[in-house]
Amino acid sequence: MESVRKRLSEFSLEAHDLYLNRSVPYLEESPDPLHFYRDWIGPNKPCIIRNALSHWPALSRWTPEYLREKVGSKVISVAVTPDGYADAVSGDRFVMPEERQMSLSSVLDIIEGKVQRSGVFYVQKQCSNLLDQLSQLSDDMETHVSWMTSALGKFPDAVNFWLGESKAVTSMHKDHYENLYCVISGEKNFILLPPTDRPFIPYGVYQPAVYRQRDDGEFEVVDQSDCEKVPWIPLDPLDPDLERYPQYQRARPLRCSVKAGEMLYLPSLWFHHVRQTHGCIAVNFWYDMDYDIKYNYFQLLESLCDITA
Ligand SMILES: O=C(O)CCC(=O)C(=O)O
Repeated sequence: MESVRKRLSEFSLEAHDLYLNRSVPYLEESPDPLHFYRDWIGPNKPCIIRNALSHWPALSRWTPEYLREKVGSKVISVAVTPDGYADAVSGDRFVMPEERQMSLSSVLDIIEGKVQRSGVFYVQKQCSNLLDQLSQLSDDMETHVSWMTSALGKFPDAVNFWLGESKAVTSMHKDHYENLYCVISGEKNFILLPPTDRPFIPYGVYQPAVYRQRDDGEFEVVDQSDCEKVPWIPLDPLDPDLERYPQYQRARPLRCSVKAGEMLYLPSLWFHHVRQTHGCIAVNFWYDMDYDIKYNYFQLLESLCDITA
């Protein structure tokens, strides 16, 4: 077992030396589908694409005033937490946000400071909320990215709308989707780790719980006793506890900021931690490729890491 563990760590370092970039490269225009598949999707490497959204009216239109007028009355699901950490480890629990149904106008009132509420609010529901709940906004953008759709041979499985406060943080995790993450206004800050860094990333298994705001405004944590325990990453890459997780010293995170008008290609199974400027608006496209050979290869790597952990 020890020799497998050692080989997995060496493999991770070799991946950095042999093919991964030390920073996230930029493409200056929308790529050709075949080239994008060959250079980025196949090798599973992130990049930031500029000038791919320039033709979207959303870039100039999506001000709070416009959103209020166009979709202000639409009721959407909002994640509310005391500290901005939704879906994150807190003590010995994996704590999920309170999911509140609110009109988009009332979320904007809070984000703009017109109304004071305790807690941190984040529109972050990844259920294709843009197409399902805010469909009028699709007039201002494209509902898929044509070169990605051609490259993968399928339409996106979800198109999500994100709007949040600067305190809202997405804790480190990975998804099995090919992700095109488009920033419409503001800026998102990503910390990225390749799937090959898995041997250096700690996992624990936690009792799931949800936040609930009481009438006095305080939040309590309510156990979801009937739910199975959840494997999650307890480490905060902004302030890693290296005494507890010394192996993380060997990980090589990439940091990048994605600005308005830019699109991050976040390959499947890359670990990511995300922060944002206040009121940042983003749209992302998820393409589920879990039947793909690349996906299965990284899943196998992950299983080996789990077995040897
Ligand atoms: O923008 C965020 O806060 C998180 C984005 C994310 O986790 C994703 O697109 O998979």
